[in-house]
Amino acid sequence: MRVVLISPYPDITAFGVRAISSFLRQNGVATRLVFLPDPLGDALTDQPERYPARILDALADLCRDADLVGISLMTNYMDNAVQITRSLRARLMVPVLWGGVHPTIRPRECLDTADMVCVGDGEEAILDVCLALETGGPVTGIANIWSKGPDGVVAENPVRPLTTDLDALPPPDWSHEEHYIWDDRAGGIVALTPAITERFLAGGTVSKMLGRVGYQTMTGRGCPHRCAYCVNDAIKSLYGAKGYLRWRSVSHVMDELAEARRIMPFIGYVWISDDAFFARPLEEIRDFCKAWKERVALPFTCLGSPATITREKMDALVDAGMIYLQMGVQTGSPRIQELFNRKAMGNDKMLAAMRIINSYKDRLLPPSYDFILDTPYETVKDRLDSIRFIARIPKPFRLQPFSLVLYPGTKLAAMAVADGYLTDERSQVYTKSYTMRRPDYGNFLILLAKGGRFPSGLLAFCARDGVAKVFGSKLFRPFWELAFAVAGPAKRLVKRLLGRR
Ligand code: B12
Ligand code: SF4
Repeated sequence: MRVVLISPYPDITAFGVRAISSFLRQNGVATRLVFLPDPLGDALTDQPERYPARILDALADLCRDADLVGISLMTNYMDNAVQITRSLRARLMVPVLWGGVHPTIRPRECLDTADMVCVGDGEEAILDVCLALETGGPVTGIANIWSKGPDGVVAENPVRPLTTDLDALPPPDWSHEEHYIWDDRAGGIVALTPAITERFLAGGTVSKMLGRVGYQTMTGRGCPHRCAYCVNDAIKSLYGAKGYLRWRSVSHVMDELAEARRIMPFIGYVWISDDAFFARPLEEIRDFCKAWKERVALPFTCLGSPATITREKMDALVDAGMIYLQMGVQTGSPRIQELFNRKAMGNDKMLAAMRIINSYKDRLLPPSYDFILDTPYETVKDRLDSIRFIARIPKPFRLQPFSLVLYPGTKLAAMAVADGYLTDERSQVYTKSYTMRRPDYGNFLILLAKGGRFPSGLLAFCARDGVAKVFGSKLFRPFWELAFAVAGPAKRLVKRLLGRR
């Protein structure tokens, strides 16, 4: 059996296909990974045809000896998966299985194109598909796998229980054996070498910011929270919240890093991308830090939620080499916090976490606080509440403002459909980038505050009711539209003039 696994993401970390590849290899199935980084990067536009014909031809050549092709996709990569699948179907006779977040949430829609989809975690499910294909058995009764027969009837199957022991799963496949990538510099799809990996990883936002090449890992799966705009909530509903949050043991993570550094000695820092790394219990964090200092001793970054950041955890992590962290704030409006199901992470809690973080400012890079903009339920007051909250954040900091994308399966998306705010999923979700912020006064203030250098007093003044009424009025709208239109190109021009990419 040979399975070709394809990732369309701009970031070649792609844990999904790497996790599956390792698991299949461990179980005697040969795999080939093909990375087709989306040429649009994170700046999406409505452009269904992403890959040129010569790349699709080369991809078909790599799939010619495959018994199964697997494609991983998030919602914004649906067009990529459709284009790849259709082109393979036109060139070869190979079954195509889709997996990842989007097929998990929208299996029926995905079956309009794919032969099979995997709902939820995929390791054991895809192995069962391989066994069925190998023995000529049916794929219609495999847990987690949905398929569509020639008569158009969909065979739905429930999910199997989650793997609770993550140590039973091998670490993601970074072996570079039978790995390929579309690298335009090399003129097409080429064998992926550590040198190419280095170049791709070095291009990541945080890598560029830190001036070091980052390697991402996940020390667990799941999140303790259930934010209304987040896909985690939908996945928890699929499996039941109990047992959803799972951790790998400290030694399992350290072994992965030792092997990754052997293959990729250029790794300059580790980016722990667990949804909520700080949710690990204090004792585990202390064990983790001890092992980190002994076995890894590289700088690292991670994500924390305001509900889980404590001084004790910060002490241990900073001492072990944490240099930067990211925390979700999302809004400073108590009303929107309630809508987001984040009441437990209200302004006082967030400020308390920010003060703790700030007390390490001499040893940390400015932390990043994520904000969600353009929530349709926000009133002017809600938005001004957020800006006033930003004016209270202890400096230094950075903001990461994301325009809300109402991903399918989330509570907020369902509400927005019912309330008439979400009417065209293609433009509002599938092809929407978080960078498409509404060009108005409120968002302009947030962009001004983004670097953490804008004077807080002046920001609070700009967010006063009277001031916002004038500058946020219809009269000024064309001005903000113009400001947003020129801001991006102007920033890029300045960077180019300064010789930075
Ligand atoms: C790590 C991560 C990233 C990383 C790495 C992404 C990458 N390209 O690898 C970074 C930070 C770069 C990133 C970026 C983005 N991300 Co992100 N990211 C995650 C995160 C935290 C973990 C995903 C992960 O790798 N998990 C570990 C693996 C093992 O699990 P998995 O992917 O679910 O895979 C399992 C199954 O889904 C299945 N499976 C997966 N692929 C396949 C393929 C086949 C063939 C089969 C059979 C099964 C299968 O089996 C796997 C193993 O069990 C999730 C949140 C979450 N907790 O899931 C968000 C998440 C996936 N990201 C999301 C989004 C929106 C993005 C962005 C598009 C935009 C943004 N706002 O950041 C960008 C664009 C991607 C890019 N630039 O490449 C959303 C997706 C929502 C949606 N409906 O699509 C999520 C769910 C966040 C959220 N809470 O809403 N992301
Ligand atoms: S804390 Fe982050 S990952 Fe967890 S549910 Fe909320 S948004 Fe999702």
